[in-house]
Amino acid sequence: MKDRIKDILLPKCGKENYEKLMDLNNTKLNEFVAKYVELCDPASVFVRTDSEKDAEYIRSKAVASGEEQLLAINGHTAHFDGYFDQARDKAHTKYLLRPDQGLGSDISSVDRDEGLEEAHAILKGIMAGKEMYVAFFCLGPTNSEFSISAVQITDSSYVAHSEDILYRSGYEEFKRSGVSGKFFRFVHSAGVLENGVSCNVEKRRVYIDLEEEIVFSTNTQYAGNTVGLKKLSMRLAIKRASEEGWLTEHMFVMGVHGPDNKRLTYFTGSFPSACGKTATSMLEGEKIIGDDIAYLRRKDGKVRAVNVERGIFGIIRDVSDANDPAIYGALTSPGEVIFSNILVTEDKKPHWLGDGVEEPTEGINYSGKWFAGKKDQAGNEVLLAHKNARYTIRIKSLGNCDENLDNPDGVEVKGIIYGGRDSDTNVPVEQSFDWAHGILTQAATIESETTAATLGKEGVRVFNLMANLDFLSIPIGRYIQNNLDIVEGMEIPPSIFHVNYFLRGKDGKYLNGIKDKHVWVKWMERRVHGEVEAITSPTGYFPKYEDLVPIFKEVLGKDYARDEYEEQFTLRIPERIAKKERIKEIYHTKVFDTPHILLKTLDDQILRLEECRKKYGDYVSPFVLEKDE
Ligand code: SPV
Ligand code: MN
Repeated sequence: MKDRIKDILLPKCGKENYEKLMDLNNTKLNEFVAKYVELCDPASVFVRTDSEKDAEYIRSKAVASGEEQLLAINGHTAHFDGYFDQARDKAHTKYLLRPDQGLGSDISSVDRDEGLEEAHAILKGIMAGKEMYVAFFCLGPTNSEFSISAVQITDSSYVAHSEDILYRSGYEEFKRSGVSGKFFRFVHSAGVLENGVSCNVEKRRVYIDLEEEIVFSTNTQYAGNTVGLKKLSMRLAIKRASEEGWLTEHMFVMGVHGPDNKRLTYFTGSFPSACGKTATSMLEGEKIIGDDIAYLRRKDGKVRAVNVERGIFGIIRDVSDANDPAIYGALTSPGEVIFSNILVTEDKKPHWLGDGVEEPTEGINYSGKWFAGKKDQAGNEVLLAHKNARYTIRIKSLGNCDENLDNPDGVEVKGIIYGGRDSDTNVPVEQSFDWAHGILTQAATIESETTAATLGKEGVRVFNLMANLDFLSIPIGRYIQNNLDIVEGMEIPPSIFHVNYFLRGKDGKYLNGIKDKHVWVKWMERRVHGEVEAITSPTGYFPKYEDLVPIFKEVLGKDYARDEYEEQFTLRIPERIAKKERIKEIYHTKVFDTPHILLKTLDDQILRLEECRKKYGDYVSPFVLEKDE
């Protein structure tokens, strides 16, 4: 066996790369790499250690291969995904399951044997003439009990480069964890490239093998489908967490300063794509640890969290100097940034929708040569950049990176924020009565209007519990139960909040400014420390007007009017009840293992809402609720 592995690997790797692999002394790893070298048949194999030299090699290959192009500012590059490869492909992302395994109707799967055969058939010879990269990463801080080692095989230098920005290097970690360490494995091929982009879209697949902890991804470049460590690893980690008693969540991790900047309180937050999650995590003046994926563990009676990543793959649309100075500054300064699916003008500058500068009339974008008014084959206007265009950057490049980013013990979570995109139902911010109430009535009922971050129609309201439905690899009911259990017996569990940045008034206009989210997190920070009181509504605790006024003044320099508050925080009973009924229907009909307590808690909440409606009508002012207490 050993000789056979050597015979396969040595000619493709060459001596130096072969030795890098052998130094890890890990048979399971070597067999895995050899299997896919033999199947994918690359021209050569590059093995990436944690050295700067290896990182630089991949950066230079990304440009030489045409997957990235240099931009005017030093360290900046642009990458384009194919015209039909601009978001996560939910339809072709499936779990490989045996006939007796079932995750429920909302989680797609394919027969394991058939799926493996299909993936392997697609991968056969797919890397002919290309270089294969074998790279090692650590999900979470190195040397930490939170963390998981992973190896990525890819033929895309863009994917390997993105991973270098987004994840902590893990070659030494592999050595440290030794041969017995369990690790995630990812096999990706962008397939045949035309003008630097994957062209066999019809053979795009993302297949997840939970048993072996391997994910296959083919004929796609979009990072959400390809960067194994991101959403692909999340699916494996949710399963592993469930077996080991911790949580993998679609959450940012941030520190919020208390009054006079005297303390820093950590929050995590889970929102579906394009609902303001990244923007919240990097609010100016606060501290960011991560914007997308967190591992949470119970330690010494506290919930602690780490960021799985060390970089951000953020939506660039509407990032402007005025609205997001922290990230805008980093995106316009020298340093390593990959811009994807933006517009590149002749002077090699990136442009995106809502960047706050004058719009160019021509350039190159994901549709090729672009000019204002361009239409695609279906007759739809091609905007100057894709709505899901992104930037990839290290968190350390941000001025407000928190010092605990790489703390192996993580940070203590005092509050958890859930959000969604809804125009007519939830108030801008409220706090749940307790942990179970928050998990069951808020986290487990998140809905969001669809956006450009996944393929398909935009603007449809979809159920997305904990903003994690797309990534669940265990039955929904079990996942909810895991969330309930993590704080069992804990004296003071984290507080749970819900936000809605997208509420509209009768005239259809947004009721809040884009920066109001900063006020809400400051209010939460005070609530966690018991410094402000709240109004008890049938659905949770609402902020008091007099507590928000000074925060609006201090944070935004704004005089917050009484009638603005009243409109924003009016309890909309018909919409609230309708939402709960919609969600109950889902749990009744689609989820086979709904915890009983979920339906009971929703029913109790509906009863409270109905009683309130009998007293005060359909729409109840927060001032009326306050007097009622
Ligand atoms: C999201 O859509 O939630 C993202 C980007 O964070 S993706 O990598 O596409 O998942
Ligand atoms: Mn995400």
